[in-house]
Order: sequence, then structure tokens, then C-alpha cells
Amino acid sequence: MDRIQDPWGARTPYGAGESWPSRADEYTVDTPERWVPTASLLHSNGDGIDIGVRGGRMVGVRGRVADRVNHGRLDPKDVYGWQANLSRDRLTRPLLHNREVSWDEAMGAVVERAKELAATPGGWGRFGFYTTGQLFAEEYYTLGVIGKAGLGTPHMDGNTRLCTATSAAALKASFGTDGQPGSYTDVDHCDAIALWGHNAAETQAVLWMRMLDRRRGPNPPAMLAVDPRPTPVAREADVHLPVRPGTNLALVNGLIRLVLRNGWADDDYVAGHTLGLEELERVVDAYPLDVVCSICGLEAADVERAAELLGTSDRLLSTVLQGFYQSHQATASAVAVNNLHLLRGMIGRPGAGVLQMNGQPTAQNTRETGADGDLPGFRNWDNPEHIRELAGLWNVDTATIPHWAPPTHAMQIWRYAEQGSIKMLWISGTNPAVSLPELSRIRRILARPDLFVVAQDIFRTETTEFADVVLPAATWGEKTGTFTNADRTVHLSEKAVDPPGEARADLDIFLDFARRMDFRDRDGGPLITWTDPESAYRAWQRCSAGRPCDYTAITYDRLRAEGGIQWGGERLYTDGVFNTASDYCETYGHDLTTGAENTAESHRAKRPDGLAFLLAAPFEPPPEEYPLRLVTGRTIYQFHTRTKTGRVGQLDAAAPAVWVEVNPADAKACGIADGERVRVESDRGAIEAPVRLADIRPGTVFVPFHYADQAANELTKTTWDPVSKQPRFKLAAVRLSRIGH
Ligand SMILES: Nc1nc2c(c(=O)[nH]1)N[C@H]1C(S)=C(S)[C@@H](COP(=O)(O)OP(=O)(O)OC[C@H]3O[C@@H](n4cnc5c(=O)[nH]c(N)nc54)[C@H](O)[C@@H]3O)O[C@H]1N2
Ligand SMILES: Nc1nc2c(c(=O)[nH]1)N[C@H]1C(S)=C(S)[C@@H](COP(=O)(O)OP(=O)(O)OC[C@H]3O[C@@H](n4cnc5c(=O)[nH]c(N)nc54)[C@H](O)[C@@H]3O)O[C@H]1N2
Ligand SMILES: [Mo]
Repeated sequence: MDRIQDPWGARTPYGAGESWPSRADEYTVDTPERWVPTASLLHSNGDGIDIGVRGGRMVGVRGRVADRVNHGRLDPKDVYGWQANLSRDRLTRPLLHNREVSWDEAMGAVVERAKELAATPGGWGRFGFYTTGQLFAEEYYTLGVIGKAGLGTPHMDGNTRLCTATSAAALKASFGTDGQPGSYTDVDHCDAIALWGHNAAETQAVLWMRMLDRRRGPNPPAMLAVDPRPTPVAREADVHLPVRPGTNLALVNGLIRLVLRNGWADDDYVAGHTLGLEELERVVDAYPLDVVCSICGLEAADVERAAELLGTSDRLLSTVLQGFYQSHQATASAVAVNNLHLLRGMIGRPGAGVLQMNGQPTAQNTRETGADGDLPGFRNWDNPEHIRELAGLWNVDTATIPHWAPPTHAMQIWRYAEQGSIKMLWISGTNPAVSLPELSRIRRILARPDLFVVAQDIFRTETTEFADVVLPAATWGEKTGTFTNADRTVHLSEKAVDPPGEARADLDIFLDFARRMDFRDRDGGPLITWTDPESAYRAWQRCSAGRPCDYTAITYDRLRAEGGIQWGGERLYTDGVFNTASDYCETYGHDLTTGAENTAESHRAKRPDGLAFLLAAPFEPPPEEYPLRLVTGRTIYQFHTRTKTGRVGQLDAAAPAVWVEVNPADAKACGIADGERVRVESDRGAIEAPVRLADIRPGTVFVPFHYADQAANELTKTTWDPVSKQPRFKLAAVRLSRIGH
């Protein structure tokens, strides 16, 4: 099996309504003595995997044939990526100012600084926590309780802000709370699939295998791709709209207008289950076909074909990802896709669903447990009753839990660190010195002498180089915990082998911090009463009770016996009742254009009571991007900042260095030939890269963001969506110039 040459493997075609045939993918370097169940950790698909173990070491992986998500398949990163765990340069001992020390000394230094800061008036404001979408639910929940009920700080967020903040924001805005309506089994039933800014072939390769297998079977679904690049998805699609970057909202508004005008809406569904049709009609009326084509740079015939595909299918599945979330008017554009589904009644039944996708494997849990700028259990920071529930659960005063304003989003946390009000920044499971926009600024912030930086990672990274204290973590395969994929499937990931050296599970690190800080509840008892993954999970189950993401029935025992289990059942909203009741919802909503928060009163006055919101917003032109627009993104063989995939021979060799994709016409205008090295420059920085001529939209260039030595984020800007606060990684202005041969 060579998943580098043949990333998607052999097709196993199937027809509508049939079960996806299984395919047993396996890659081992020695014969395993036992297999230990987990799920994939290098994307959000949640593919069931077993780790092969021999002599206490990982020796391979296989896809779990019985798993509901992947039916035995593995993607290239999962086939080879586990070998990074074995890398000899893992962190094995804590570092204090670059010197190896004991855990006692390292944690002693952290706690000493933390106690000092906490003792000052308003001390909570001195802390910032920047975590990830790659730990386990138990770890996030513990961190969330430490932050919200221990230190009482609102300054906690994840790199999920860079990743799926817009997914969460769009789900909350339309349906009342976070939580994916659809299911991966919708692929089995649908007759049309629309991928909105989602290069699933490279980023959710197993989900793509499922789509390809339907496409090669009887009654294949039609396919629409919206992406400025000729991705494998775009090449497969029946209709490809190479939209001008940053103009998604004009396109979807125009498509909605065509659906309405052609009488393709499901009037009964709209009347029975939604609010806001008139306003939506008014807004989209400003997007007739010719206007859309000129804003988005598209052909009228293509847009009409897309509208027909969307408007006439009986079972429509949409997936949305970073081409929407990291671009201009992100939340408004993602919400517009929800509008389209609501108008067509394409929600809550087999084959009719929206997947506002996740990216990272455990991003969903960061959001559910409140380690990310949300409150745990999809509770609403602005609803006093929700705060009282949490205070009761944790046995602390309501005043301890920060709720006078929304939790601080990551971009603002970095701003506070830049301004000097945050004095301790605890970074776990993320590498911001490569992944945040405008890296020269991020390095400046991390280097501030008055900022105490703690970095918790499994390797030395560009970020740990700036840390006062580096904490060596155990990772996937070396610790136990649960995580939830993009279609709400929860998997238990079991410990297979011991971590290297003195590395510790992130859960143990957080619990150790809590113990040393001696956080107490209202009665003087310990705030945190759990001690290991399963007891942490039980605490989280109690917190989730009665909320949409109710985990109470999903025990470790059941996960061991049954494998992946979805919370909320196969699909949400099957009865057409949404989570919008004012007492239940996660947000009172925002103005999608400005981000202004709605009040509880204005929410109640609309009487949503279970109706979904049709929310309209007009297109606003993105900032002018001359001469070229830079979009950034991914390649199938690499994961993010390559701390793992860069250490794996097969994956590293498959895509070892940065490149820039340029349209032949643009290359010619700059006097650049294929393969030549160019300087790519923005007003924030510059990188050098060889040119790959590609059929990318003229005026647009693409750089993968994985490569730390020539990082795309040297070029990107500090700017974000007004509602979700997600940075706009796919919208920068650059120039190209030759630098010789
Ligand atoms: N191989 C691999 N897989 C991964 C990851 C990885 O690093 N490597 N990371 C995981 C994570 S965390 C995430 S978030 C996902 C991301 O998964 P995707 O969102 O699929 O990946 P990206 O490449 O970031 O962006 C998708 C597409 O958006 C397009 N795009 C850019 N600008 C626009 C625009 O204005 N409009 C439209 N419609 N499209 C636009 C780009 O051309 C690109 O092809 O992947 C997950 N899976
Ligand atoms: N220009 C541009 N920038 C982007 C994007 C883009 O498309 N374009 N995409 C954005 C998106 S969607 C994302 S998700 C981010 C990703 O950005 P990052 O989160 O910075 O990327 P990773 O390389 O995954 O970093 C994860 C870190 O956690 C460590 N780690 C792995 N497992 C564990 C563990 O179990 N415990 C601990 N403590 N550490 C662990 C890894 O070694 C690594 O250093 O990048 C964002 N940045
Ligand atoms: Mo992501």
C-alpha cells in the first residue's frame, strides 16, 4: 500500500441508500502483539484507528473496519504520521530558561509566578491561556475549570479561533447553539454535494473517499466546488466556480436569489420552521446574476448551473470550510449556506444536511468544554441562569465566573500580551510562532521581557524557543481520553505505550497546576475533584447534562464496547425544532456585518422558540488586493507547522519545501518561468519560494502555510471576522519578483 503515490486508494463504489463498503487499510513495520483503539488525530474526520504495539512500542496502524466513520480506511497522514511519536528528538524533560530541570522545579517556577500575579488587584487579568484543537475533552474541561472557576479569567481561547470559530459562530447564529446538524452518512443518501471553500480531497481524505465511492457507483450525486484553485475537488466536480477570493457572500446571496426566483424553496418548511424570510429576500434581491458574475469573476452559465444543482436536488449535502471561514465576511458567508439549506428544507433527514466542518481532530471538544472562548456545554455567557448553573456545578460564587463580557478571543489575548496587561501566557498544543498571522509581530510579543511564557508541547518548536518554561507533554497513543469529530462522533483513545522520558499527559500537567495553586470551592473543598481521565470525563458528563451536547449516556464502558458514538443521535433537528429558545440558546446573536451583540430583550422579542434564523447580510467588497491576492492553505501530505509530518520520512519527502502557485498569465507578466525562485512580498514581510505554474484563478497566488522557514504567515495580516473573530488567512496583498536562478 503506497498512500503517497495513491492517496485515496482503490474505489469501492456504492449506490444511494446502500452502506459504504469497508476497506481494511493497514501499515505496520513489525507484527503487532496487540491492537489499541483510538481515532485519527491529524484532521477532524475522526477515523477509527487501531495502534499496533509490540514490545511496548508502536509498530503500525490499521483502520477499524467496524467504525461508523471510516469503515476501515486511512488517509496518508494517518498511515505514516504515527512514526513522529517515536522521533528521537521528543521533549523528555521540562526546561526552565532553556535548562533541563525537574518537574518540581519547572512547575514551581510557573506556580510562583502565577501566585504572584493572582495576588495583585485584578490579577485574573494578567493570565492568558492559548490552547489548541488537539488535546482531549478531559484536558480541555479541566483547563476550562481552572481558568473560569479557579483563576476567574476570561482570557482563554484555543487555536480553534484560527480554525473553526466561524463554524461555531454560524451554527449558533442560525440554529441557536453549536452542534453539527448533519452526519457523514448523508454522503450515502444525498443526490448533490456542494463543497464551499473545502478541499476535502486533501484535508478530509477519508470523507473524500466516501464521496468518490458514491460518484463511481450507480445514481452518483452531482457535485459543486467553490474554490479559486483547481483542487482535486474542483476537478472532480460537475460545476466548479473559481470564485474571486473574498467574494463568497455575494455568490451565495446570488444563488439564494435564483433559488427563490425559480420557486425552488420549500415554502412549507420555511413557514413552519424559520424566521426572517422577508429580510433575506430583500437583501438577496440586490444580487442579480450579472452583479454576482462581475463581483465574483464568474461565468453566468456556471452560476446558473450551480443554482439548478442546489435548487433541484432532493437531498443536498453541503460542507463548508476554510475557503469561507478564513476569508472575508466569514460568518455571514457560512450563515448564507445555512440559509440555503433552511430555504430548501435540506436539514435533519438522510442525505439532507449541512456540515460546517471542523479542522482539528478535537476542535469540537475545545468548543464544547469551554476552553476556547465559550462557556462549557454551549452555555450563553450573557444568560445569568446559565452562569448560576455552572456556579452550582463547581460550587463557586457566580461572581467568580467571568461573564461581564464575552470571553476574550485569541486575537485580543495576543493584543493584551502586546500591550503588557497579560503577563503570563500559557500555550498548550499549538505553535503560534508559525500559525498566527503577521509572524514578525507574534515573535515580538513572545520576546517581551515582561511576558512569562509557558509552552507545553511534545517537541521543541519555533514557539518553545521563546518560552520561559517548556513542559514536555505525552500525546495521542501515550495517554487516554475522548474526542469528538466533525459529525459529533465521540471516540475513546486508549493509551497504547508509555510516553518518552518524563513527558506527562496534558491532563496530569493541568491537574498538577491546580493542586499546586490549591484552588478551592465555596466551602473550602478542592475545586477540582477528579484525578484521572475517566473521573475527569465523568465531571464533564455532569456539566454537559441537559445541554445539546449531552454526554451523560456515552460512558467509557460504552465507547469501549461500541466504538464511536454520536452525541445528539445521527442527525440534529430531525423534528425541525432548533435550539433557539431564549433560555436555551448559546447566543442572542450578532449583527453579521458589524459584529455588534444583540441583547437578551431583542432576542426574546423575536420569539424564536425553536425556529431557525434566516439571517441576511449584504456583501461588502474586501480591501483592494493589488497586484496579487494571496490565499494560503494545505497540502495532503503535511499537517500544519509540520512538527509531526516533517519528522516522518515518507510524508516529508512527499512535500519537503514551500512553493507558490501562480497562473501562467501572471507569471508571464512578472517575467517568471515555472520552477524559478521568486520573492513573495507583502507589507508585513517576505518569503522566497519556487514557482509552480497552475490553473489557479488569474490574479491569485497560493502558498501552503506548513513551512516554518518560509512561512506564509510572514505575509498575512492581523485582521479578523467581526462575528467569529477568526483571522483572515486567505486574504493578503502580495507582489512577486524574480530572484535569479
Ligand atoms: N493534509 C492536511 N489535512 C488537514 C490539515 C492539514 O494541515 N493538512 N489540517 C486540518 C485542519 S486544522 C483544517 S482547519 C482543515 C482545513 O481544510 P480546508 O479548508 O479544506 O483547507 P485549506 O487548504 O485551508 O482551504 C480550503 C480551500 O479554500 C480555498 N479558498 C481560498 N480563498 C477562498 C475564497 O475566498 N473562497 C472560496 N470559496 N475558497 C477559497 C483555497 O484555495 C483552498 O483550496 O484541514 C484539516 N485537514
Ligand atoms: N496562513 C495560514 N495560517 C494558518 C492556517 C491557514 O490556512 N493559513 N490555518 C490555521 C488553522 S485552521 C489551524 S488549525 C492552525 C494550526 O496551527 P498550530 O496549532 O500552531 O499547528 P500545529 O503544527 O498543529 O501545532 C500543534 C502543536 O502541538 C504539539 N502537540 C501535538 N500533540 C500534542 C499533545 O498531545 N500535547 C501537547 N501539549 N502538544 C501537542 C505539536 O508538536 C505542535 O507544536 O493554523 C492556522 N494558521
Ligand atoms: Mo484548523
